[in-house]
Amino acid sequence: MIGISEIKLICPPLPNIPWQEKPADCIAPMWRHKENPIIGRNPLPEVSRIFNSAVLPYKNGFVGVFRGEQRDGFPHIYFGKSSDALHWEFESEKIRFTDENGETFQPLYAYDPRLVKVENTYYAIWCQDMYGAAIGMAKTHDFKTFTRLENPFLPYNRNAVLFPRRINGNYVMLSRPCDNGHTAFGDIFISESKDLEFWGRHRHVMGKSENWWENLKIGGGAAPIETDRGWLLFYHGVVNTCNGYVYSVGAAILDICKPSKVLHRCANYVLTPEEWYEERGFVPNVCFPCATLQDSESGRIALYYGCADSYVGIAYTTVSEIYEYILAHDCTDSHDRSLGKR
Ligand code: BMA
Repeated sequence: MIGISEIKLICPPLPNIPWQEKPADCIAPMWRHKENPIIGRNPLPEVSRIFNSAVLPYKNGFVGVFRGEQRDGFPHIYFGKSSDALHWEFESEKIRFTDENGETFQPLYAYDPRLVKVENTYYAIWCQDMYGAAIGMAKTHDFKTFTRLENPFLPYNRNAVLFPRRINGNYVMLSRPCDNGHTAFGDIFISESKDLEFWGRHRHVMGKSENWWENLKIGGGAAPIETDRGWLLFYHGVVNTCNGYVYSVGAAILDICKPSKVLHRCANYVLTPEEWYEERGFVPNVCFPCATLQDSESGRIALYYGCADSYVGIAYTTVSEIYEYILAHDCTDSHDRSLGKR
């Protein structure tokens, strides 16, 4: 397709991004790391499973915030570091959060963390209890001290994802209002803030679609990736089957200045449970995207996703390949293309 090969990632170079070439027989827009899952069962004495986790480059290596399911069943967030983003070393104790006065301020539980760098600060965003499922947030500069910020949204809400830069001067966050259980509905909304404390200008971004893989609900996944054609968003879409929910990965492009407008949205999933570690586990049939690494020089993207609520996997693509696939299967409708204000 004309011009697609020129699409650019707007991000720093990352020459040490994990990478494997696309297998010759692969017809899909994304392909799995051959040694998946990269994190197996019982990764720590007190943790039985790590999944739905987020990573970022840091200094010469990588850091991450990981959803660790303790042996009492409660999820908490664990810090990890790695030199290659494939082999991870975890702190044995969950992250201990403090408030802005340095006092302990620990959530009862915390799950599905995302990790985003905006300017010179790193933000972890997760789901936690605030009289029900709600969004928690903390900032850090050194990954030693994590300072809790005000809870951005009222309950019930999950899948909050911060954009990696301000847009029109404001911080911008996606989220997915929900109920307090295994929510059977859900659209992606967007909100803005001048100071990360007071949030407003709420807009609808996109909802479930008529395509069966995402006809129950959707939710934000990895932090949006800036390109010269818009924000590339990997999100999750869910279908209800007679054997329960199936989570796949979807992809869309949002307007760069007005990201409540969807420019293109892919009718097909770009990754769906097919491998044993995605189909079999604590919750079968789950591919749950939470982070990406990307390299501006090569256009390479490595997507980190939770597998069956039990493992972490990586899938690869390039910005041109995924953009071309989205355009070739574009199903954006007038609701998606609107500003999302009623
Ligand atoms: C969602 C979230 C995710 C989980 C998924 C599948 O509601 O709770 O953490 O991966 O369900 O169980």
